[in-house]
Amino acid sequence: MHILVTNDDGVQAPGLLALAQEMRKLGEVTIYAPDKNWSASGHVKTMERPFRVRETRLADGSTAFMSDGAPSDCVALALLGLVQNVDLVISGINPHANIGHDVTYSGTVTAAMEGVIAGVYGIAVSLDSPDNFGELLDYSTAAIVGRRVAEKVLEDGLPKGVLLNVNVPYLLESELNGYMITRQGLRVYRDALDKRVDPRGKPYYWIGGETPTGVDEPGTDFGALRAGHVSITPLQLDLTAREAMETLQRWNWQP
Ligand SMILES: [Mn+2]
Repeated sequence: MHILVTNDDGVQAPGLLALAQEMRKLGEVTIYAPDKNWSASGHVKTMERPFRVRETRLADGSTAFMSDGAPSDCVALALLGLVQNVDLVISGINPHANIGHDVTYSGTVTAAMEGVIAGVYGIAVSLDSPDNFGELLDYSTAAIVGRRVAEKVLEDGLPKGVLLNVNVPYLLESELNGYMITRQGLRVYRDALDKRVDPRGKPYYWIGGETPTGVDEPGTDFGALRAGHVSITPLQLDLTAREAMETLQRWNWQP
């Protein structure tokens, strides 16, 4: 098996190394990720400029490739032929959960989406870590979970067009409450406009505010994490609101 490991935090992020090391137990691994942090960059296709691809070395001495594109650009380039015979794209480990509406912002998730667009299995792995842990985060449980999920996907396959969004509670592996198949829950964003003034008296703006929370509903990604479960949400790129179609069809569309 040939596994492409990527992320949205930049190739040198510790979560990527932890994931790559576990993936090597399943097969050949190629690491190709952005050269900087693209968190919350969404699903990107860069059309206005070319990319350079450079080789780098990770903390364990292994070789990795990086370029100045978004996570989804890296996956696209890889699957267009830069990397041969990829079976699975796995993205992460992101240091924060990607649940609810996060999936459309997430570079971690959209990298896995790009795999699905190219007809390759896609998995995104994120860790629901406490705030302000920074470089001290322990990725070992999430890396083992990532390997377990990848193993299952490579064995059993995934339905066409489906990727897996995996979120792991910040617990020891022995403390996990098992794996739960979930649906997307509801994030509660607490963003606030933060207006400041530059040294020349001109205003500038941050999207500031508090860390988002979520609605703790059973069966959802957020609910599963709260209960100590690994959350596995199957996602698809078809965002059609099917119930709304019927409502809209009942409107009078005559001019
Ligand atoms: Mn990130």
